[in-house]
Amino acid sequence: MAFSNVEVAQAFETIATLLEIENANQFRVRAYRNAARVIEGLPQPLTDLIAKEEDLSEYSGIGEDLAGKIKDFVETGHIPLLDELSSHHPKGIVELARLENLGPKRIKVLHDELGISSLKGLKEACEKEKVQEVRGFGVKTEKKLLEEIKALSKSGVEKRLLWSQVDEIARRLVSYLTKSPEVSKVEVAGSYRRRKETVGDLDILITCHHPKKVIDYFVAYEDVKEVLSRGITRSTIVLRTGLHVDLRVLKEESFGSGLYYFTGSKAHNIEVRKIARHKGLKINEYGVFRGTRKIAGKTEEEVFKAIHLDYIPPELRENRGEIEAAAEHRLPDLIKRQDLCGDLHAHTTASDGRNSIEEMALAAKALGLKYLAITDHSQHVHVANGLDVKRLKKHIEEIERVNDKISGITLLKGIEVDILEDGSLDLPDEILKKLDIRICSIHYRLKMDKEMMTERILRAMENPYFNVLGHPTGRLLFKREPYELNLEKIIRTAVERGKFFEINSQPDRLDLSAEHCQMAQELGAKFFINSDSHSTNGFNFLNYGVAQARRGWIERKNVMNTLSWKELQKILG
Ligand code: DGT
Ligand code: CA
Ligand code: CA
Ligand code: ZN
Repeated sequence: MAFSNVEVAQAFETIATLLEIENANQFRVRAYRNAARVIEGLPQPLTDLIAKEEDLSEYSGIGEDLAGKIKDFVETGHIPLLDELSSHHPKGIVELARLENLGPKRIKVLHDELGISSLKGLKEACEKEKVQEVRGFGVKTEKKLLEEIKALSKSGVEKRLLWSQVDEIARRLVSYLTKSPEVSKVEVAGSYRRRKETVGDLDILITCHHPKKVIDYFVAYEDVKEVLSRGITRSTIVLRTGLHVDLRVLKEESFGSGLYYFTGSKAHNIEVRKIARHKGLKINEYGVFRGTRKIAGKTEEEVFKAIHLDYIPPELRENRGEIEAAAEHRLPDLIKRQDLCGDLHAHTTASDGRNSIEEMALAAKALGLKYLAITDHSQHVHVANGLDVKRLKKHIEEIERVNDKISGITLLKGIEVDILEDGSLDLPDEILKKLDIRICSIHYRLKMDKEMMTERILRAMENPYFNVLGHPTGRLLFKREPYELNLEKIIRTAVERGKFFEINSQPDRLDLSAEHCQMAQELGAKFFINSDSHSTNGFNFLNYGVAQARRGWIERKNVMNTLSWKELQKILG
């Protein structure tokens, strides 16, 4: 049995919450919470890292002790500490910690005073106006809590996961299904196939010889927590992570139309059905029909042909203009991973990265990149050990030294320089001009009002050394909304002044969003798809950035790191 990164992160988060409720030492609590963050951000399954005998304690925030616990959990699903903590507390208590207005101390108070141990229980207590009577709560807090609970259940109590987190789970399940001799085809459809940055549930489609046997095999999967339904050709399970999986058995002759239907999105399907109807055709998961005669269904390609559309890549199927474009043969020439020649955003041990310049260079080279910009943080980011002028000077020399030493990849001298509150850059021009590339990013004072934030970035773009706006809207999926910004104005200005936008590949950033990418490209913007790597494993994230760009209709010709460094140099001036 092996456990996925999400599960390990969840376990550590649970330990932190329960320790906090028990009033444990703050440092200890923080250590577990940090570890959960680090695990969430890992670019590879822990099972792989452990198999490669990587030293987990080298990740910042994970010491020897935690590394051992991680390994235990991945292999057995247990950590004695977690088992012990869980035995003292009712199960629902951890879900209460999802409320922003409720810290562990107050969870404990509510539990002790009112016996509340679940979201449901808290909701009822709020509705009965019992919470306001507890010391330290009051009417206002009660109202806030109730609103928050309602908002949570509206967005579905079932949590969505990041695409990157689901990927590990999906691959493992697909490989399990493929092992059954009864199963012929397996595809994961739905939002996963469309590469949406977050996934609600998995929709798996198969063809097979013996549906009943296969459904039995499916529900016997080792990660199953609960079987919600098992029919003759359909079954839904809940995995230990809480992720739901729908399995559908399709007939060979309608696999293409089924795949098309269940890939969605729903909005895309509805629009396509309309178009088909205008042509006197009917389309559903069983096929394309003229009257009662089935004219297509075996493959997706055949389905598209039958309804007179060019093949639409799954990433585009969101009803954002792709259907008209397919009808008029003007779908975009989407960027592909193998089109990327370089990466312009990577950190090393000089700031908050885990690996040396040389290690990063060799890892990038191994993935076929021809150039790599080393862009550590600037001085303002103290927590990430940002570089001041003096340290940056030495760093530049070090980059040059390594560049001379290695072959097969060109190292560029760069920085991820902070955009300060007033729109100035965090380092003087004299040193910025010594660099090949500057990624300019915001890392603090994120809550400025819209006008001021827009002005801050526009000012920064006045600096001639400003090249690329890093993670342009600052969003963190599930954690932080984008800054308030007049993005359109920023895009127009950037286009005028020859500044570029980053599409940041970190799986919890994927910033710009698909919609923003599409808008920016229409306004004439140019992009860099960057990994923002903090370790040698981080370059794998480029796949996510490319998928995100594809969802945003981004064409190869508008992605600047498809160019050679020589060509790029001319453009950067
Ligand atoms: P998710 O799971 O929330 O991340 O998003 P999806 O897109 O995977 O949605 P899901 O799992 O509810 O359904 C999978 C696909 O099935 C969806 O993308 C399109 C298709 N589908 C589901 N319900 C409907 C429907 O009511 N009408 C149509 N036309 N298609 C539907
Ligand atoms: Ca789904
Ligand atoms: Ca589904
Ligand atoms: Zn950054």
